[in-house]
Amino acid sequence: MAELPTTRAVVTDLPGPRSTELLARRNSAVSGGVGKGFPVFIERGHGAILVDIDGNQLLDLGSGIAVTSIGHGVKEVTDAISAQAANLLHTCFMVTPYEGYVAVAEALNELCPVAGPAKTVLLNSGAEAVENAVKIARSVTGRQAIAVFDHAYHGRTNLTMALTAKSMPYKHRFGPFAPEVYRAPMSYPYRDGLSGEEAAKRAISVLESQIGASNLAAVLIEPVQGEGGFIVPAKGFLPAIATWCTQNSVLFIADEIQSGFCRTGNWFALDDEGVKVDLVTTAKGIAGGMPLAAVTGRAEIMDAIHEGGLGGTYGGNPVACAAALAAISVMRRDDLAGRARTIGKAMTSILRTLSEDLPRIGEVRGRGAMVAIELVTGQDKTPDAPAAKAVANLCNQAGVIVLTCGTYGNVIRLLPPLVITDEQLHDGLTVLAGALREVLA
Ligand code: PLZ
Repeated sequence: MAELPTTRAVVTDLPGPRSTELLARRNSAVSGGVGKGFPVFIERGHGAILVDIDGNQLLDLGSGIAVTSIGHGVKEVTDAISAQAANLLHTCFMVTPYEGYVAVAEALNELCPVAGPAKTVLLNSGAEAVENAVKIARSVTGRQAIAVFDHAYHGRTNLTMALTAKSMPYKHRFGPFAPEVYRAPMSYPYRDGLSGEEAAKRAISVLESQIGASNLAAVLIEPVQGEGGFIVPAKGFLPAIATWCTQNSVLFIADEIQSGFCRTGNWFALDDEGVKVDLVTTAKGIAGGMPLAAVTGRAEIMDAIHEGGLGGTYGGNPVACAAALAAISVMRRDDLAGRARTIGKAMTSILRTLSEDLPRIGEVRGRGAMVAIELVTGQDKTPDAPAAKAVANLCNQAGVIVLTCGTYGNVIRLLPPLVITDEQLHDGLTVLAGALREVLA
């Protein structure tokens, strides 16, 4: 077996010659509609390091969009996958059940920030989880309207495109979109300057005047927004919305697909303010890299759906469940939530110091190991997407994988695996700081 890599090492131009060859094959075989990102073809991974087919060792600060939070090549997970694969790959849980599905549901029922006893349905992707949460909310309340927020991202299926805010690339030319979706203003402290209470008042006034509580099945929100720019609502915003929902018998659906599973320094982002809700959607970090998603909600809500109303051929696949159980036990054993807080402090303190010299860093924000840098052109906070792209490119060229995000495309986001070592993190931040200085000076 090849030696396990622990450091960044760039040995060719990026992409290297073999990746360049494969890129040509990719371009002739794969739909042009699939995003291209950074076209280095990856062969294997260990911890926070990815090794490409040219032998470059890349430092991963993206975790495949918040999926491999426990790191790449985690033996507990790969062993669990191999053992399960040797025994059984599939039955379809609705046809004949197996224990793994039940065990994952039990773990989620215990961990998710749901008000009271919880039950779970397992699915394949984040978008599918959100679709199901909306189905459940509509069925249980007998109401149709769903409220979402500015900058929201909930997926690429027809309903979740409607729920998602940003047109290009997610919605452009893909309409018509699902009806009965309404958008409310998000708390975005850097841009609106409002307290949590003020921002909640503004949002609630839109819900009441433009939808009417009695028409509203659910409010759906990412407790820390992901694709929209790692927007952390002001303290008090989520509790105020949750209280209003309870008072008006409107269900609160928290989309924790990106923010969940230790990423923000707790099991879930809602835990920060102790908010408990009706329904929680999860995916991404849940299974260490295997596709799995879930809706976990108050037992009485989850049981109000007629038998056969929820499901799917592959939802809660046995191998994905085995991976999830192993991943969750690694997160518990190694206190990866605590590690996320430490990583977050290191990232924000270095980046905030840097921002004192670089006024085009409008804001460094985030929670735990979900950290963003919003780039602007000057005092008027005009979003600077080209700068974000240039910084990400420079980092990539140096073998550090960073992602961008944001409604305006002007945000650099950092989602390192939570097992990243202090040395690796320091190395990545040094490269990032150099790129920020080069582009923004
Ligand atoms: N809800 C909060 O972050 C997925 C999307 C990348 P799926 N985010 C990454 C892209 O460009 O497609 C996401 C999310 C939140 C829902 C989803 C959807 O999860 O597993 O991609 O369907």
